[in-house]
Amino acid sequence: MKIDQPEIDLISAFFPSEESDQLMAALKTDVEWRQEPILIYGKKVMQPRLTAWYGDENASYRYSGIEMKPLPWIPALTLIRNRIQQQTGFEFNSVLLNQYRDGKDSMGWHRDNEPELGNSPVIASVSFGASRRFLFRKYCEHDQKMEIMLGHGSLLIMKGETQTYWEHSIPKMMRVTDARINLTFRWVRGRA
Ligand SMILES: O=C(O)CCC(=O)C(=O)O
Repeated sequence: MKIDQPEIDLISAFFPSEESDQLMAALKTDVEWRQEPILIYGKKVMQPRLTAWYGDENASYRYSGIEMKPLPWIPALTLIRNRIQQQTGFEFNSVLLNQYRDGKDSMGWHRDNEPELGNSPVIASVSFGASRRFLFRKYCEHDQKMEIMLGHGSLLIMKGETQTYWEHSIPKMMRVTDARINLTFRWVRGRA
């Protein structure tokens, strides 16, 4: 069955503002940020953002041609994961972090549909820092679009068939000068 809306829940102030400031500062300094190369039409280019992958030891993940080996959990990530798990009832064994240094950094259209995520994955996306536009478009009908803003301390849950029928992206926003950190918590299972 096809759906006409992505299945999402958005809680704009999941983390209070002051706690969000502290978590943003801790993540900026404590996370091992890297700028990774990515393959686009067979060509290696640097990703327009910084990334990191944390999780349980067995939660390895292939992302856009890159094998991501998780780093062990650090206190700020454990705190955020526990809070989301307690409040939503969903469980997560890993998290992909993206740091957009300013509005020139971005993420292109994609679905989070890697085999390790299984069918109908639940993805919990937490954002800190600059508010950025988050776009959805239908995979098979690109003119069907939807847009939300993801602000400081927000939690977006994507579930159901969202990753089957919808792509998402973070477009550039040239007027944004501040950094934004996004965390997508996932449940990754080993490949057969
Ligand atoms: O930064 C965001 O909100 C999007 C991150 C994203 O699309 C992903 O991790 O797959």
